[in-house]
Amino acid sequence: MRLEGLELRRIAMPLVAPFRTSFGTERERDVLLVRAVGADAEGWGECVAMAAPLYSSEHVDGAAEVIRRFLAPALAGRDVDAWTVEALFAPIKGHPMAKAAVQTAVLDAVLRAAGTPLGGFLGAVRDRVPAGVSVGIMDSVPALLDAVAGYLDAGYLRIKLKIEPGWDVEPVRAVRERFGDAVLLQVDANTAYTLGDARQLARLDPFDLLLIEQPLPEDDVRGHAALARLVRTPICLDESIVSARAAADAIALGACSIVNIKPGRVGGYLEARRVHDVCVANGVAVWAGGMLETGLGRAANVTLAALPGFTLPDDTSASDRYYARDITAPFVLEAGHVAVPAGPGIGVAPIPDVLAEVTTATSWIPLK
Ligand code: OSB
Ligand code: MG
Repeated sequence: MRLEGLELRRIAMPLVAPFRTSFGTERERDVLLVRAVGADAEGWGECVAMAAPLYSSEHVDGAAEVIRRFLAPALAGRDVDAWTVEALFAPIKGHPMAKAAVQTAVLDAVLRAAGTPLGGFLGAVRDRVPAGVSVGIMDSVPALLDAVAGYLDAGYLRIKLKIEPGWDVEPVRAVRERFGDAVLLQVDANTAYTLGDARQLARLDPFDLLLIEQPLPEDDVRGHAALARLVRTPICLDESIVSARAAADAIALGACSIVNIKPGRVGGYLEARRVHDVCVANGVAVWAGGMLETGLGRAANVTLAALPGFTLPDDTSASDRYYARDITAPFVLEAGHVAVPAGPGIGVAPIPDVLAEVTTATSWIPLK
């Protein structure tokens, strides 16, 4: 497809409740959207970079700058599909979230032009996926139990508790005592611990957690391998898995037995599919992570989660867990699942009036 240009659009999306992790508290999502405009189709990509570089090194202003200065010019005058976009971006180091947003917008446009759903393109084998929910760090255990009770009542099939030193064993024990051993439960530390905390992390062993996600720093793959020998809870990596090669290395080192896949973190859906394939080939379970996406990013994540290797519930919650009003038709929970969009491309598009209301800035990058 020959592109006429890219539209960069910033939107401000207030969260329904503050979301606190070991790296910070989100109250409003400052989202960068990319619209790829071709001669006979257009497509959307959502950039998952956050306002500040606290989850990974990218941040949303930086991603917009990288797209404007380096990624968009690489596409000028070219005939593109998702693979050529990936190849044209390869010489530019890093910036996977910026790259993923543009690649997804192009992929959406190309698939729409062909009338092909993203699920068919990626190899999805399900029409709905089991939804988990990520529960932030709270001011008190009673407040946490209220939040978890609400999510279980809504039908979520798995609870993930954000943890940090000082908020780990106590909240996990409280959730187990109140809701029982049958609840699928896991924790996510977002790199807040060191290998020296192994003894404290082993205190989570009796609670039969599905996994502990990214306890140690992103570049401490060897540390995770050492930790895996000191705790019984399976280690899952998120931040460390920046590519299919990184996944292969982490698995070979024994650093993880489960992998969280986020397309933004690995540079797009093509690489996300490769991460899936490497994990499946090694008998490593995967599940889809989330970055508090709007319905646009959620649509593509839910579709990815329908691939055969995704055998654990995903961070693919319903729209109302995040936003009072989503920019697309809302994703809803049906018996604990969310439906994979069936239409061409990512299968959803922004509702123009809603999009206009939340937009804070737009710019147009011509590519002809
Ligand atoms: O580590 O999985 C994470 C949100 C923002 C940044 C990092 C993470 C998260 C979540 C929320 O846990 C997952 C979701 O979108 O529901
Ligand atoms: Mg995580």
